[in-house]
Amino acid sequence: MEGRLIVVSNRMPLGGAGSGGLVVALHEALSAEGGVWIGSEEAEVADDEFHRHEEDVPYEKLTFTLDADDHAEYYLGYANSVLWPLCHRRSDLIDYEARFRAGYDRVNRRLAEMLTRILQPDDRLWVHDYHFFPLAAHLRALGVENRIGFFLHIPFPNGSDLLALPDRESFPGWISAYDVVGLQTQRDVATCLEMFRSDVDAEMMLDGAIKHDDRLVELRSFPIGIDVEVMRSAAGEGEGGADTRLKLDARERLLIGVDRLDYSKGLVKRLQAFGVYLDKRPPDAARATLLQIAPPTREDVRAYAEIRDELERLTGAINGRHSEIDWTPIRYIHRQVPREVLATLFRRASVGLVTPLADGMNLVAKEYVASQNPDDPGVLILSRFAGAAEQLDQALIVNPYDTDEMAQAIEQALKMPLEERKMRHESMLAEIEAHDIAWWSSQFLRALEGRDVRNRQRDA
Ligand code: ADQ
Repeated sequence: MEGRLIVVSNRMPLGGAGSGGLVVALHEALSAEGGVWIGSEEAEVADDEFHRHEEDVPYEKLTFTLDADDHAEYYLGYANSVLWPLCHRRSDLIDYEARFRAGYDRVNRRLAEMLTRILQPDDRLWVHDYHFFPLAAHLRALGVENRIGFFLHIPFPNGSDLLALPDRESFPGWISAYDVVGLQTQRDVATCLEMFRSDVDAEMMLDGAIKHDDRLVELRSFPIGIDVEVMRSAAGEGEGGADTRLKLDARERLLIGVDRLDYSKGLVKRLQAFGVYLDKRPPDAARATLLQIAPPTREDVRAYAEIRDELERLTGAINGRHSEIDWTPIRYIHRQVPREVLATLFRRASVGLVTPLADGMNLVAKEYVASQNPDDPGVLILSRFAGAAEQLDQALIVNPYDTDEMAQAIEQALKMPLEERKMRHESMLAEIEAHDIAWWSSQFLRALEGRDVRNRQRDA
């Protein structure tokens, strides 16, 4: 019989099925296949036992514990102060301490040892994201032969940035310890291939796989999607949507940005571009109001506190320059917003601004498209550095470093005729419907299956 599916992700929803596209997709895959979901949990004292959470779901939920040192070193330290900036092309923001590396190694090693105690021969492991790059390498060292897949949600690091990684020599071996490595885009696959091409220990196989350290690893892009129907109904299709409390006067047009408050999301350049647009705006143009929703994350990491200060200063400066007694051009909200409210706001916004400087995919771009009224859709302005730009080529694609170009795109979006808006929206919606979140998880699991078949053929 087919073994269990075991999913490992740093974060796992506790207390129910959870919400949000990724969480729901993993919940569905696990419900269909039967299996185990493993995630972290903070504890006063970390131990090396899995803790079972009894919940009404058709699979097991297990946690491994992180103590305060683990949290500071593995999570805030190596994962979010070294790997996150490195993968987002901001090596200048790397904040490295030797104890971070030790903590990352300690947590991954401990988790690998714990996994060996529960793994059965036919189980398949699906590991998520940069918190666990070396997990498979530790498992292989412990003799684990199970199929192990990895999906990286953020960009694959450039070769030149990898030079800044304390573990740069081990890194290719971390990757090749997996059977299938899923990346968001073709560009990420090309970047990863480039790393192996310049590695004397790697060999390109005829079927596209990489042979490294005597292992075969398959690299493929699996662009993550969303649950289109959930977003569409949350936007209140035909029913007016949730009560957002947002009042716009007849002369106002809404632009929306929704991002975790992160330096990779390009918020400073976005606000500056909006300022440039306001500076050049003809006097008779509609009032363009930017609603920027940016809940803080990882506030214990220094770079995050800095970006928060900068955005507050910039918002104040732009509003000071352009506000009128009855109008404030930037509304800046600093907290989580319920999904139905978010979807309804997306639907009301004439323009969705998604302008990261680097982003694995960016689900907000897809959520904005899914929430639109097809008969009167808004326009998506999308950075060419978002993974989503590979699929959503009917957005207005911009360079997020070029504030003039973004200001022009805002003007173009606000003036775009209905027919053109409909044509662009229809094409983008078809793309995100064809490659939704269910497609993503089923494609990944099929690839993991296929790799196994090929590995067995090779061994035979
Ligand atoms: P993130 O960097 O978190 O994800 P993104 O893909 O945009 O970025 O996902 C954010 C999610 O949080 C979206 O579903 C959005 O609606 C929600 N969200 C953001 N602000 C919110 C708010 N104020 N209130 C409520 N919800 C809010 C990482 C990678 C991405 C990749 C995803 C999935 O960085 O590139 O697309 O994983 O693989």
